[in-house]
Amino acid sequence: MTNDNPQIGIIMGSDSDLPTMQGAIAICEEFEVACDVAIVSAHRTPQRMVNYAQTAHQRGLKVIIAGAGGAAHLPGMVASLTPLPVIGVPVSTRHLQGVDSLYSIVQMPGGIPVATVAIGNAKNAGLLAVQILASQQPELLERVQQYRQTLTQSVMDKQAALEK
Ligand code: RP5
Repeated sequence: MTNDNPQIGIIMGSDSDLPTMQGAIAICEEFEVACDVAIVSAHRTPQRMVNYAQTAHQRGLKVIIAGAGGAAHLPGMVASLTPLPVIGVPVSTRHLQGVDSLYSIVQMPGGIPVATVAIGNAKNAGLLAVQILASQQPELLERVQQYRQTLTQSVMDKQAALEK
């Protein structure tokens, strides 16, 4: 899945991660930010991972979102190979409910950061990526502000419904 001139790269270790990563794809669609979606496995396709990460900035990507489960090395390895910011999404696993994924992604050594969201929360990864882009794109920044206003309004609407 590829849009023209993608700014956000969304990668995952397996197609089994796709249902989780749809949350990030949906945010890119909502904010009309072009993204590039690919399966890139740190363990099954290591050379593809190296090629993807080392050329990402040359291909115009500005942020990478990487989701993986279990021995979730993909986000950290990609972060070690690219100068771009990397956001890690721990994917929930059958046996350890994603705690293994979270620990694998969040415990990066000093010098190679991965901005890690909560287990399964690809939506927040998408939003964080959009906000990183928005810091340099006033029109996108305005859409982020509108999104926040919508969130606030939805809470106020629920409060109003409670008070009826
Ligand atoms: C990881 O192993 C993937 O990110 C996935 O979450 C997990 C299981 O992969 P499959 O066996 O479902 O392909 O590399």
